[in-house]
Amino acid sequence: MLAGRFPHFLTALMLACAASPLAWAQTGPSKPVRSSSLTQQRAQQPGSAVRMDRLIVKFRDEVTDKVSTQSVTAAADRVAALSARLAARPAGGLGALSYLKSVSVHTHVARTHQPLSHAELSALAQTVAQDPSVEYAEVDERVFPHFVPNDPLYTAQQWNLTSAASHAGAANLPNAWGRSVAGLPLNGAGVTVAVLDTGYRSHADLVANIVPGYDFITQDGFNNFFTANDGDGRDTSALDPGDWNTLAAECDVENSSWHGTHAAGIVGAVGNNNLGVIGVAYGASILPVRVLGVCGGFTSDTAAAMQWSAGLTVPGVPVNPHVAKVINMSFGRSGACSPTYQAAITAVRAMGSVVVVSTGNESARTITQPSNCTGVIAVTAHTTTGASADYANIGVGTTISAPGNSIFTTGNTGSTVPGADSYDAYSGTSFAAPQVAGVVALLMQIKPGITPAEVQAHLVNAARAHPPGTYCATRTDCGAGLLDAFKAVYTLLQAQGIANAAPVIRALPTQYVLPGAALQFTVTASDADGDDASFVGSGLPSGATFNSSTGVLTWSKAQPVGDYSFVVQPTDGATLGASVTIKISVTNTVPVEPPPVVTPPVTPSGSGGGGTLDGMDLLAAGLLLLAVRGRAAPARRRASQRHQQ
Ligand SMILES: [Ca+2]
Ligand SMILES: [Ca+2]
Ligand SMILES: [Ca+2]
Ligand SMILES: [Ca+2]
Repeated sequence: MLAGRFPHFLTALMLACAASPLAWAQTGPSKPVRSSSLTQQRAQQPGSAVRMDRLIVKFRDEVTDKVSTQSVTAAADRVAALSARLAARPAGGLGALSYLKSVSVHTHVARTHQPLSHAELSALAQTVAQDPSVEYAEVDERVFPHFVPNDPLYTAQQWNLTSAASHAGAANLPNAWGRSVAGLPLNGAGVTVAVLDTGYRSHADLVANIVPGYDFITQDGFNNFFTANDGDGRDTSALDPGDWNTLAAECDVENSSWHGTHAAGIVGAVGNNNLGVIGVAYGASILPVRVLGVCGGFTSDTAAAMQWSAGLTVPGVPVNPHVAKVINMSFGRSGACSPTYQAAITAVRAMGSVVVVSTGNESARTITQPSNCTGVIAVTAHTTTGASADYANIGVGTTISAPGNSIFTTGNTGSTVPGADSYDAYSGTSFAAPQVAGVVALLMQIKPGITPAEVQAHLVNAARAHPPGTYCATRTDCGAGLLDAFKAVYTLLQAQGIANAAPVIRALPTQYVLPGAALQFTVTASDADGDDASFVGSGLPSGATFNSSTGVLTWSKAQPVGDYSFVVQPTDGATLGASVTIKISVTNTVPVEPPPVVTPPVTPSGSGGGGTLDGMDLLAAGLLLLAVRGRAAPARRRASQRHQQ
C-alpha cells in the first residue's frame, strides 16, 4: 500500500497551463503513481464459441416396478420414448434425444444428436418440459466453480479484485466470475468497452481483447501536432506514441504515462491465460479511443470520441463498427460540467451507453468535470481497508467508490517512446473508474440492452457501506458505498429469475482441547452454485482468532476450563447461509463414551434418504472421539491441535 498524498495533477495542470493559450480548456489524466514493475511473459489465447448438447430431464414418478426404474436400461427406454414423442410433434426437428447418464432414479441427462446454441437448447428444454411424462427439463449448464484465475499476478498482486473477506476494500470479483451466462463464463464476452484515454500499446496480455479504435486528437494549430505527438491529426490508429513532455511552459515536464494501457488492462486484460494480470471484464472487447496526448487533451475531442464510441455520427470520421455500451473516462478538469460534455453524455446515454468517469485526485470536496455531469457514474477511490483514499475527490454527484491504491495492470517500460511490455501498480481515481466500467460490462453480458439507469441502480443497490469509522461513513457525498461486483451480478441474475443458493456449513463435532493447549480447526461450507464462502463469527473465546476468509479458528492457549459456543454464519458474498453453533470444550476429562455403532452405508440408488450421510457422520464422530481419547490419556505431552477440512 502506498502512503501519503498524491500529486494534484489537475490542479498543477491548471496552474501550469494558465499562461498557455492552448491549454486552459485542456483535460488531463489523473496522474499515475508507479510502485513496481515486472517483465512480460508468454501469452496464449482462450477458447471461443459454445455449442451444447445436454439436457437434464426429470421424469414424473410412475407406478411401476421399483427395480426396473432404477436400471440404466429403464432410464434409456424412458428417454427413447420421450424422443419418439418429440419427433412426432410438428416442431420436433431438434428433439432427437439419447440417454447419456443418470442423476437420480427419475432424473437423467439426455443428449441431442447435434450440438445446439444455448438459445436452441433452452427452447428444446421448454418443449421437453411440456411432455406429460416430464416434471421439468433444463439445460445442463457448465459450471465454473471456485474460479481462481491462473494469471500469476492475480493471486500475488491484484488485491482489488478479491473477495470482501480477503480485503475490506476489494471489489469482490471471484464469485461473479464463477457464474456462467448462456454457457459462457461471466467475463464481459460480447460487450465492448470504450477506453477514452492516451491510446494503447499492443501488450501481450491485452491485445487479444482490443478491437480497432480511433485517434481523435486534432492538430493544435496548422501543422502543429504537439498534443497528438504522432505527426498527424485524427487517424485510424489509437496506438499510444507516448505523452512525455519536455516543455515546462506547456505543462509539467513528465515521462510518458501509458495511462490508456493501464486503464484498458484494468477493464479487460486477457484473463485465465497463465500470463500476468486479469481484467475485471477479461472477455470484453476494448475499444481504444485516443483523446489524451502531451499535456492532456481537449473537451471537444473527448466529446466527439464519446459520441463516436456509442455509434453516433461524427462528420469526417468513419462510423464505429464496434459500438461501445460502456465508456470509461479516467480524466477531468475543474469547473462545472461544460455544455459540450453534457450534450455528449446525454446523447450517448440515449443510445444506451453507460458513461463511467473518475472524480479526480485533488483531495477536494468537489468532483471534476465530466464526472459532475448529469447521467454519468462518477467514481471515487478507496484503499484496501475501504477507507476513502486521501487523494480522491468526493463531493456532490459522486456515485460510488472503487479500489484505487496499488492497482496492478498492464504497462510499458518506455520513458518517452514505447519500450517493452510491463506490469505496474498505480494509484488514483483513474484506476478506480475502469473497475466500475468492467463490472458494468459483466451486467451488460447478463442482460444485453440493460439501460444506463438500471445499471446504475444495480451498482448503487449492491454497494457495500463505507466501513464504520472511516471518513465517508457518515457523509452523504461519497457515493453509495464500495463497488461490489458479485452483489451487483447476483441482484441482476435474481431479477432475471436465477436464484443464488446460500452456502451451507459442514457440521463439526464438539472441539475438545486440554487447558493451556492449542486448538485449531477449519470451518468449511459448500455452495450449490460453486461459490467460495467466507464466514461471520461471533462468541469467539477470549484469546482466539478467527479468519473469516479461510474459516480457520486458532486458539494458541485454550483456557480457562469451560464450554464455549462459537457461532458462525457462512456467506458467498451475496447471500448469508444458516448460522451454526460450534461447541468448544476446554476440559481435562474428555467424555468417554462407547464407540458408536457404525452402519455400513447403503449404496445402490444414491437417493435413499439420509441413511448414508448419517453413517458417515457417525463414522467421523467415532474417529474423532478415538483421536481425542488417545491424546487425553498419557499422551498429554503433546498439545492438541486439530485441523479439519
Ligand atoms: Ca493522429
Ligand atoms: Ca494515431
Ligand atoms: Ca492475463
Ligand atoms: Ca451461492
